[in-house]
Amino acid sequence: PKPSEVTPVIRMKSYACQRRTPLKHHNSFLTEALEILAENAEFSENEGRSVAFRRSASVLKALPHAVRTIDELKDLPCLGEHSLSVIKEILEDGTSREVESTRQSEQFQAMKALTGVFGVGVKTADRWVREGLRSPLDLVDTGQKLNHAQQAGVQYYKDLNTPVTRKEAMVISVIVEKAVKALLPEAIITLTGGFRRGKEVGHDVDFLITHPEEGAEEKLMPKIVNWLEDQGLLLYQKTTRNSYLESKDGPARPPSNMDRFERCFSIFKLEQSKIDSNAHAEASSWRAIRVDLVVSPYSQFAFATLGWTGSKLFERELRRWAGQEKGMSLSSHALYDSKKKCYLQASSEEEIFTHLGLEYIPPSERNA
Ligand code: DGT
Ligand code: MG
Repeated sequence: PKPSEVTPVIRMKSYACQRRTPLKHHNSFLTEALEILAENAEFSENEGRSVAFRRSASVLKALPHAVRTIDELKDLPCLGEHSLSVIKEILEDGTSREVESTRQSEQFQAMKALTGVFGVGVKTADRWVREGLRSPLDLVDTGQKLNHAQQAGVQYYKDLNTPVTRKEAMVISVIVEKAVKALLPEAIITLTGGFRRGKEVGHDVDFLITHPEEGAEEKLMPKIVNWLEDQGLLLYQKTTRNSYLESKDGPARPPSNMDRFERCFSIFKLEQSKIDSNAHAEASSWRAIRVDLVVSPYSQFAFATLGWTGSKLFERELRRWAGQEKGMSLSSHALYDSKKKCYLQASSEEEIFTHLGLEYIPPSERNA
């Protein structure tokens, strides 16, 4: 064959946290299909199956070119038989029957619509679907008993399912900065989640807040929430203590300062005039946007930054790498070395990668 026809040999590491995964890649056509199957597996609470499809999709996202033939994939990691057969069918026929029938199934569409309601998880959605409910409107029509989060979820359904733009995220950033600085001028506010990875749209806006003086961040969350509420900026909020033991094989007792970690799930009321200066004053002039606020003590800030930047698969792979390859336990609070029986400190994400024996991957390349 001519040199241009030789299939390039691509070496790919098997954990997503060992690879660079840019936001824009060459195989969306395939990854979107695999992610439909992953989502469907999540709807039936088959986690193993869902992760397998997500890992396959992630490998394709890291490829430097578009896949043309199935042979190009033979030396790549994480591609199971099922994923390979779906990919093969799409490469040959343009579509996969399994993916299309999933996409079109009433079950999948109903689960998608119901889990799309803020405050509704897979278990609740599944129960509703078995009772014959199909959409948020059905919840209202049949008078389902909803908690406060779900009531807000139904009320703002359309807004909350309209992607948040980067422009909107920046306007929210300015508001959050103003609130936090008014209360604690030296506090540090970081935009995390998908926007930190360079995404142009997201389902919410995620912030991490800390203060260089350990302990100064305590009790900050309720003050932020009160400030925002006084300004009429919140449509909904619920503050929770974060569950600090995320990893099963972690040490039994985390350091005592771990219970200061707090999270606020909120819905902001964003004035349209703040986004678009041409907006008509009298037109429906605001929209609802999901915002997550997390407060972390300074000593955990690097772990929290890494843990809240995502992607979800990247996070999952980091924890799996830590556990399986390093005998360590990683969370958004700390890194524990099970062999040395001690916590490893870090003041930057780079240091955490070093502790883990991994090459540093910047946020924009964590889109696994
Ligand atoms: P999206 O859908 O555009 O908002 O995408 P992301 O990547 O911003 O996803 P999101 O907002 O659900 O979560 C942001 C990151 O935070 C995610 O990649 C992993 C992490 N994360 C989400 N939920 C939790 C949680 O309950 N605990 C911890 N420790 N991390 C979480
Ligand atoms: Mg997000």
